[in-house]
Amino acid sequence: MTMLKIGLIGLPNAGKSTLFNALTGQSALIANYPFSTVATNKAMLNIPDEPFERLAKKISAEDLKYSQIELWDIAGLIEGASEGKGLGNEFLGQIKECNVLLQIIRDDHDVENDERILKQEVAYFDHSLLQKPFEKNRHLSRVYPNDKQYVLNNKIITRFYEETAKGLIPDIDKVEDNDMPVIEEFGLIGAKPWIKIINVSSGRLIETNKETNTIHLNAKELLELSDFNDEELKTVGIDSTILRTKLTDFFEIILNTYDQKIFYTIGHLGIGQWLIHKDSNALDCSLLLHEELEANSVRVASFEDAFKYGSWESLKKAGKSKVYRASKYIPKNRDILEFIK
Ligand SMILES: Nc1nc2c(ncn2[C@@H]2O[C@H](COP(=O)(O)OP(=O)(O)OP(=O)(O)O)[C@@H](O)[C@H]2O)c(=O)[nH]1
Ligand SMILES: [Mg+2]
Repeated sequence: MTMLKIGLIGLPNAGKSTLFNALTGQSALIANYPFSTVATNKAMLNIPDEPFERLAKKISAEDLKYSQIELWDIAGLIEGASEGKGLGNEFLGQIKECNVLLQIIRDDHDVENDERILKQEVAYFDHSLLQKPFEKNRHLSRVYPNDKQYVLNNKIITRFYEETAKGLIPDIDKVEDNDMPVIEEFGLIGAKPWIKIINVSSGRLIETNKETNTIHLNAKELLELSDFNDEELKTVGIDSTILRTKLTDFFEIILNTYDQKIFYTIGHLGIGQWLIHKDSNALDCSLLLHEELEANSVRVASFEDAFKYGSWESLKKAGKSKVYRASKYIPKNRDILEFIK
């Protein structure tokens, strides 16, 4: 499986590098002048997962094997970036490679204007990506006016082409499922899962709204606290478990928008956290552990029961685990799985 890539995007000075450092423990350059980031910073990161850590403690697992994702801190965009202004176009190309975008906006900046500029530049960039497909499909639909597929493709591509020309991002939710493959083919930035982060100057450290896919956080403060241990956090009035839970909620939103789920395995050596597409069955899950595993069946326990009973033996005794045919069972988020060959 290829690694999930998450891109931090926003205008200069939005706090992208600050948040990047806070989440990854790296030391990318942070500066109060625009374009302090000139080349994309990339780092791998364990997926924050408070329940995973709680379960590990409960069963005294010493070795926690996390799944990792990649975080990209991309240079700031300004008005005209799509025409190459600032550090523009090259970085729009980097954004194109990401699977999920985290848009950062400072609450003490002009939020509406910042958002307008960002969306407009993304739209213009997408417009340039659509140029060739638009011309090709227009040509084909004229040469073969009776070919339904060409005519249909031309219709949808034309709509996207015209809207992006105006600096607007077409609403992807309004695209019919049948038409999605046509659009997905071009890797448009505006069609990527997109999560809004408001970087606040004071107040809440981190708060997640699952309904609106919006996160409020204080990047500067998160960075200051990022190398505090649990005891040190306590002295400044922060409960480390609550903080970990909030970070978990934050990443849960990211994983959800990209249709991912987590499952856990418990082995002799420790416990594992795995990331997979939400529709995957337990057979697919087993292949993630090892491509030769190809489980026949799977033993399943819910997170709550695993946490309560602590081991497969106790779960079995209490009748709290069930065996399914691996190819027929679609694991739920945070299920504990034991594969049987
Ligand atoms: N007042 C205030 N300053 C912040 C906040 N977040 C970051 N900063 C400061 O803003 C400046 C820019 O932060 P960076 O993280 O370098 O911003 P960036 O988005 O990476 O900027 P570019 O790389 O230039 O695009 C630094 O001086 C930060 O300390 C915030 O929420 N409030
Ligand atoms: Mg930066």
